[in-house]
Amino acid sequence: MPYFLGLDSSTQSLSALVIDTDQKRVVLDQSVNFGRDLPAYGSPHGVLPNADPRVCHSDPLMWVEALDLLLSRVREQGFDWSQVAAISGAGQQHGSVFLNTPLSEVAPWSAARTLAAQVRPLLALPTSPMWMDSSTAAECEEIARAVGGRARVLELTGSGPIERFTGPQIRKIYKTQPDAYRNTREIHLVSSFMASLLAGTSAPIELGDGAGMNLLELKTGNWNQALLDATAPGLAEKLRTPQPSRAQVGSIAPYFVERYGFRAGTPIVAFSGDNPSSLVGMGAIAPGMRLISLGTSDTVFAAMDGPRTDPHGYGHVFGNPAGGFMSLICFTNGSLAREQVAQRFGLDWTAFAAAVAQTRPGNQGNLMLPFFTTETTPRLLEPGVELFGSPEFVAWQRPAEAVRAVLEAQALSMRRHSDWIGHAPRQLVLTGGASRNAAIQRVIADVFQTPVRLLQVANASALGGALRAAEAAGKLGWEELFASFVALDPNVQVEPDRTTSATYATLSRAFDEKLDQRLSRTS
Ligand code: ADP
Ligand code: XUL
Repeated sequence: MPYFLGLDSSTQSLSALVIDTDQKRVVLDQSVNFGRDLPAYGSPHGVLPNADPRVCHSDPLMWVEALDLLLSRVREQGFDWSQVAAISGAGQQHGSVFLNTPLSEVAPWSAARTLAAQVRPLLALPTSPMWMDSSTAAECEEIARAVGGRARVLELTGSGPIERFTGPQIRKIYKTQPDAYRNTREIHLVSSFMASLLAGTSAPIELGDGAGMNLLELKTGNWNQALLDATAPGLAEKLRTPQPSRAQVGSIAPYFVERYGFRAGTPIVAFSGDNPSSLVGMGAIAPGMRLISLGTSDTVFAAMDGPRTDPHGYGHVFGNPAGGFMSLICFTNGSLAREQVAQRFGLDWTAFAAAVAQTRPGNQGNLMLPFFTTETTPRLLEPGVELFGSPEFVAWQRPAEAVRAVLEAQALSMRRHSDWIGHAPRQLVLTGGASRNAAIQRVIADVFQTPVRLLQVANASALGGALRAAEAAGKLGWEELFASFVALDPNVQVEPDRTTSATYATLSRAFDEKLDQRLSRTS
């Protein structure tokens, strides 16, 4: 059987992508959008509203219901799930699900009831802290203090103590909802939760995604006892031993065989984080390629030959699902910030791109610090947008200049904060919802003075899941899989405009100065 399924449970949607390794083509690429398709969860962008902007949780039942909805929709369209030979996938990183019963101890899912109805009574906590949450500064400090400082956490785990990471989030639940923590017997990442649902048993956390918890020791690939102790009591028993990416974590639960027609015994390969999975989906498992994902957040990432860490302490080291490590730098104000500017002036994406064309590189010195929400890179726990330049621009009366300013600031920040990865990139490969926007491609190419390319398949994370399933099943090696499924889009080859180099060098200095002033005010 030549079909392999990759699932991606991301911030705003759940996607399914199926590859046919004989015909070398993608035969299915479909999504359920949480806001549009599951409005009852009151999460238009996949996140529950909260009076405190630093608190971001999601309803895990929304992810569960999305799985039923997506599988049934695709089946109703006539797709035969029994052709799928193996399944893997990915989840948004860092988010956690707290269960009062290990899934290995629950009765098999009943095909007579929905999955959400069966998972609801298992939740020790009704909501899941997710990656946009930045409310755990105190917990980060406490963990750092307990193990010997922020630098020690960075050295052990590849990341400093980070608010959105799972360890500090678990500590906050332990402190603020002690009963819920006490009732918790199993904690999952979104990735291991989705794999567990499919397998109908407890799937372990995978090493690539596990590195985003501030709990996993990179050197040993296992939980670090000092960090476990610093986070919450009895935590080791609530986490299973992390497993390598190629591990088969179970086979499909009878529920999915009966309801959707999957083949009994279909193997489930460990799910990873969406970023490690995208590394695979972009064919970038070896060092040398620099990737930029423009999703809800923006991320810059690359495979690494060793676990080098960010001297600024903003970036992260995760596991590379194909072996070794990857770097990742997350910019929370990605599409979030672009959308804010577009909405302010009532622009759709076409008008947004046209606005950039009405202005010149360097924006005549007009500059923005685009922190519409709290930021990960650089670490800013208070949001705040600042404008510098002409009085009209500063008064938000120049839509076109505001649009250019947000894009230039984002690209300048990415450049400044990704230097430490090393390997000066020969080209930048973009993915994610905003990557098709020609104005964004142009600004990135010019600010980095590096050619920009796009992949043909937009959903790199789900594709990465399908490729990982095929590789783990021993069907084909990475080289053959990449040759068949990972092609650069021949229609998008954006060469940098060399005449803008000096302009951006000047703007970059101005940006650094304003940003440094801001950082010194807040630190
Ligand atoms: P995620 O995987 O984080 O859910 P996606 O990669 O699907 O996110 O990207 C979704 C985002 O892409 C939307 O929030 C939207 O702001 C942005 N987007 C979609 N189309 C465009 C476009 N043409 N130009 C700029 N941004 C876009
Ligand atoms: C990475 C991060 C986000 C999420 C959501 O550290 O927080 O990229 O994985 O996509």
